[in-house]
Amino acid sequence: MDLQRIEAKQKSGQIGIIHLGLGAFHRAHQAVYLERYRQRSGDGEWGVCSANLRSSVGLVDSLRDANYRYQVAEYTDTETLTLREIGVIEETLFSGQDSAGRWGRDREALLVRMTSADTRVVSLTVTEKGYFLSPASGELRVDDPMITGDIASPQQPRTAPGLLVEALARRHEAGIAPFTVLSCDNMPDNGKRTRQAVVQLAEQRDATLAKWIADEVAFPCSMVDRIVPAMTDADFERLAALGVTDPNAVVCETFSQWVVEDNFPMGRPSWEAEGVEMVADVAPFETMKLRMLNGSHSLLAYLGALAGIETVYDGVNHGELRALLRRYMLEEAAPTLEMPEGIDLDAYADSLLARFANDSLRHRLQQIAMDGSQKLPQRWLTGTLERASAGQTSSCVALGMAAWIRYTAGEDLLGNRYAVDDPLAKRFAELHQLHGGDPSALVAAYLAMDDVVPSQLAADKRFAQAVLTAYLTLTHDGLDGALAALERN
Ligand code: NAI
Ligand code: CS2
Repeated sequence: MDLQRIEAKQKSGQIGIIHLGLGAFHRAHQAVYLERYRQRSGDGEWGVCSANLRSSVGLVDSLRDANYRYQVAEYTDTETLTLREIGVIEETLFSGQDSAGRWGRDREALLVRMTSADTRVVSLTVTEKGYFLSPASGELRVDDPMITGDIASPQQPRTAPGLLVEALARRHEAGIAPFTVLSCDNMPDNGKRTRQAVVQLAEQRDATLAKWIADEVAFPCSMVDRIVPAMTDADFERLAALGVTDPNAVVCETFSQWVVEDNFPMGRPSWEAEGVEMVADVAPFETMKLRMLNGSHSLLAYLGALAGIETVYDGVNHGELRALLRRYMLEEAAPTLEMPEGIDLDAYADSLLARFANDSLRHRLQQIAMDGSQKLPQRWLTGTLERASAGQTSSCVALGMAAWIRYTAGEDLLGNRYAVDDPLAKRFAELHQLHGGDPSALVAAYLAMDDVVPSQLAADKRFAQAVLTAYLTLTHDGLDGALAALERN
């Protein structure tokens, strides 16, 4: 085992960044860039206060108990590992609902931090659903109970947009310049969409505040990329065998990329020195990654999960599935991209397949399959609509949609049941209950969900027919039958 250990730099204390969404990705991506920056520069102004608004208080408290230090295990392969200790997190807070049903244990402390003039950036990894936007339209879902709750009680916000609006309101009131809001979630135009959510929520409260936010607050976009699977018992056991017994550790690949729109009026760390690409326009990079990497991930997730395949590694080693991913990337995703000179999409596709084949990551397909209603518009559907508008069919995506529809029944093709983790899971269960015996009606009902599927695409008869045909083949002939049928057309 080629093992390199990197210690954290001494803590410095000043918090300049608040992060909402203390998840695995934040700890393995943004925090690693900041730790490397601190190691190199000695600059102590960019310590992080990380908060959880949902999920458990466990990680928040266990990181505090570990003096906010944890290990990132960066695997090149099963034999090559860098163990990097991270110390840039200076504080963790919990603003979610605890096991007794109480909300916002540390909400006020978090808002005080967000209002402090020392705080110059607020970043987020709250998952695509954490913005409460309609996946298809990007509009704030003002009918969502969490949002209606924040509208009714704006000073006790429970959502990420609600916290941002309340903190900005306090800064506006106190004459403190706003922080920059940096989304690090897998959403198209993630900065613009975050701005949409925040301004639309502020409009429900105070038009003057909403205008101030719209005019004065920077919401740069960013493309983020590092495969960081949720930790499994096997991951903790592997680390323990190396003498690392850290309950807050994360495991990830060596690859990491961050492309950020350079729009930080209040200043930012000099991330460039750590390889972060500061650009004027993130969109081409974001679309490339969302459609080629994430679109392939979702294809693999639904087709693989239905066939009882457990991880990305297992899936990409299924010959026909691998061929399908490459075909999707090069024939259906790449042609929709407008890339700067010099980007070789064939090479990018091969690099993605190599990353997926990393045998040291146990990236579960069920994790990728979650929240499909929030992911598929940007991963498959927007590009497929562009192709349909140009008269082109998208057989791989049609098969993917068929697989997703079947997946949301909560039972794979082998009869194994599982929980469908999606904000629309209840709706899916109702549709399968209503139309389960009538594939044509079921597919039509899914395509008619205009908060997920662009209505223009749903109206495309060739696409609708392709999804139905794929659904029938998949459910009658299984994965291999569906892949063989795709091969023939
Ligand atoms: P995770 O499950 O470890 O963390 C999810 C975080 O989102 C938790 O802090 C949770 O409290 C928060 N959250 C969930 N629903 C929320 C809601 N409705 N409101 C507020 N907070 C909410 O997942 P992980 O791996 O950290 O991924 C988080 C996001 O990071 C992804 O959804 C994606 O957008 C982005 N990302 C993840 C990558 C990965 O490989 N894990 C890579 C690239 C981007
Ligand atoms: C994955 C992403 O869970 C998922 O939906 O497709 O988290 C993926 O691992 C990252 O975007 C890779 O950068």
